Amino acid sequence: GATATAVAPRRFPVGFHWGAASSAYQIEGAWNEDGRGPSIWDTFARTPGRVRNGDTGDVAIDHYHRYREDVRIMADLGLTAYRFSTAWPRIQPTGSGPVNGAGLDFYERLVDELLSAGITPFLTLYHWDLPQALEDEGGWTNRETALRFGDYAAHVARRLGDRVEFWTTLNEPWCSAYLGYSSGKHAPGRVDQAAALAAVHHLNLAHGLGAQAVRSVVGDAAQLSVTLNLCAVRAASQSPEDLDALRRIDGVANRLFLDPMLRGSYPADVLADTAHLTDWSFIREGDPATINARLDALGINYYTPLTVAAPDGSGHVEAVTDHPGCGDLSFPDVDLPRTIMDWPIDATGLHELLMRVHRDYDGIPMVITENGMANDDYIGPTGEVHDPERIQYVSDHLDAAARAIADGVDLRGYFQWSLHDNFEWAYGYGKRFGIVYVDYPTQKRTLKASAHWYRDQIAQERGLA
Ligand code: GBH
Repeated sequence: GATATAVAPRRFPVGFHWGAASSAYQIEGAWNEDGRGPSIWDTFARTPGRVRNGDTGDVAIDHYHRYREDVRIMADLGLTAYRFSTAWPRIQPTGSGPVNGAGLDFYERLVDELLSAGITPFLTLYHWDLPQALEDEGGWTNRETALRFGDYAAHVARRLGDRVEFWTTLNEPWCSAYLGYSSGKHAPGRVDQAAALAAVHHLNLAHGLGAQAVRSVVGDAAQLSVTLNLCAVRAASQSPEDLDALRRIDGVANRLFLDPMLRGSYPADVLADTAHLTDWSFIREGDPATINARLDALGINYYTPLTVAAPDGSGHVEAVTDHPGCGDLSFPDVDLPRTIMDWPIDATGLHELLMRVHRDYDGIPMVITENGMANDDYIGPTGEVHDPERIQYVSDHLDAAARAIADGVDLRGYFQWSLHDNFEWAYGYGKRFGIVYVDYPTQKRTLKASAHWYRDQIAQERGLA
């Protein structure tokens, strides 16, 4: 009989999506081609001191010109799905007004290339590259930006709705609002907690309007979602003070997005916690219902857990903080290995997060739309890239995902972040997240060991090996 099998094999449902993810500004380059307008990331990257080494996405990995080769790589790996974003400023150079047909042509070519390779496109409408002209009018602090996003979504849906089934409105509105407007680490680089909370609401509203637009153009054939980087937050202890710190971070990081999107209401405790920053009067009657658009799945990006504790006196209420109203909280160091991003590694956080969302939000179907790690990768003397740390990381997180499925979570897919090394935002090209190595001077692509491993995993899971 079977005895002492070390680990139960991972099990994923039939039809599970095996993918990799990217985003427009991080890979495309071609910053001034075919009528593309400037985005807040062009402006930010050109501002001295904002991005390490002065790196920009001007060329990136030149995917705009090399997308055919890149789709071939995906097909070689046996990916069944590919997650990418459309660049709003390619499609509407100033964020409103007539469509730039050449911009949409590129995504049509990409989608057709994917479909003919048998790869399912997962299209994200917004991965942080806001048209600069909209930022000049206040960006996400301005309600008008949400309305413009609804129009933009309709344009993309009209062109691609006959061949794209999986639609995601926003990628990580947490980052857009908090890194963009509270701590200023990302474009547009503003440091204003009240502005960040207004941005949260207008991003939520944009999500609702975008979802509505796609639904009305594509109909029930559209599978609609939003991708959130939910915070797998833990309290440093079970003391009432630490548990209250947990409640506050969870509120600002998670429930401020999840509750209006999935329940149609804002969490009262968070509105009260942040009343000293804003009166929330920008929430108009009917907005929560708009935000609560019917979704088919929730996208989750997971990298690392976060441990929080009560204020220890070292923080200040007014401190520059990612999480508005939370500058006084403390984040004790935890005894976990870390990636070169300095992010603690702990796959159990993924299992906790999936279980929590499943429990609190009615068993909503989920997709892991990003997971992966940065590593100090280099090409060895024999032309190979050894990244055993990444293989371990992905394997552990797939185990955690499989455990969540066994525990009842309706998980539909897993996307590696990222397919290629690319422009890692404020870190520039210094941090490599890809399973495919990119030699930037030559743009040569080389599969890392993790890419070979991922190909084998997918084949095995799909019963092809
Ligand atoms: C994603 O953002 C983005 O969608 C993607 O474009 C990006 O390239 C990728 O991840 C890698 O960064 O300091 O320990 O508290 C992820 C952004 C990462 C923000 C984790 C919050 C908390 C780390 N999040 N981070 S910690």
